[in-house]
Amino acid sequence: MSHPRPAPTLLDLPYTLSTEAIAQFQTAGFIKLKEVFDASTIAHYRQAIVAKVEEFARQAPPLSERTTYGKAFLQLENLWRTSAVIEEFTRSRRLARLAAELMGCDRVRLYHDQALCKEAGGGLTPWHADQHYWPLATDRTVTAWVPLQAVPAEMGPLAFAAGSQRILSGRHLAISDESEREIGLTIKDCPVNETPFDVGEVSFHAGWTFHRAGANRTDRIRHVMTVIYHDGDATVAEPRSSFHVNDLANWMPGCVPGGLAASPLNPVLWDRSWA
Ligand SMILES: O=C(O)CCC(=O)C(=O)O
Repeated sequence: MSHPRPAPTLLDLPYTLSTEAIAQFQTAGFIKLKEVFDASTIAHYRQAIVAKVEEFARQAPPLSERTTYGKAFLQLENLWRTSAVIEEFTRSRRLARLAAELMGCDRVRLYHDQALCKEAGGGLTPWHADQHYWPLATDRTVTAWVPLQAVPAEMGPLAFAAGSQRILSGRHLAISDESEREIGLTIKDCPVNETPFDVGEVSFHAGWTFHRAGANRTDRIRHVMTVIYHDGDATVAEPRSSFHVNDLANWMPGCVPGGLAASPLNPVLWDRSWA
């Protein structure tokens, strides 16, 4: 008996990206796209992600006892490994295709996903560049930042220093009070985009783009899901820090410097031949 093919959901349908949008991403190192998802898709996956965050939050120490990094957000990594519903979200072809087209790659792999939820009263996320942490021998890396509710200015929307992916100084700084201070000086000539997010809006930022987020001054938690992608043909770089050693073990187990960054935890999420 044959079964009708299920209709593709918004998670997998292509989002039309103009050549201007791609050029804007390449120039600024980030882009914010409206209506990538609709409210009902966000509400569906929000439920599954929030359940994991609430479980995790019960064990977190009080905000007052945490470091600057710890006050910035609750961080839950590779949630796709813990829930079939969240796996559907992380494997979204719509998001992965956007990542590939923005970076100009033939295919992208998952580096890892993570929920980054800024609690009510949570602190700022200091200026930093994500690729500081990643032992990948490519600049073709990108994070999709997907708010699970609207993020007004007072809740800590992600903010980007336009063009800062080309600045080399400050890249060596991990997320800290020092990175907030030093990178803040480094990017002083870059226009900063710190606009609110609507429901369904998604930003993409390159691995070397400096970004931050303000504190959450509301009485509600800011729930955000992120998916990080790398060029599907990228290789592993020689680890140069303990962060790199840990990332290699956690997100690319079994991979070795010089080899493809393609462990079983790094499936291809979009390939040009699928278009
Ligand atoms: O959500 C935040 O506050 C920071 C997010 C971030 O740094 C990232 O997604 O790379």
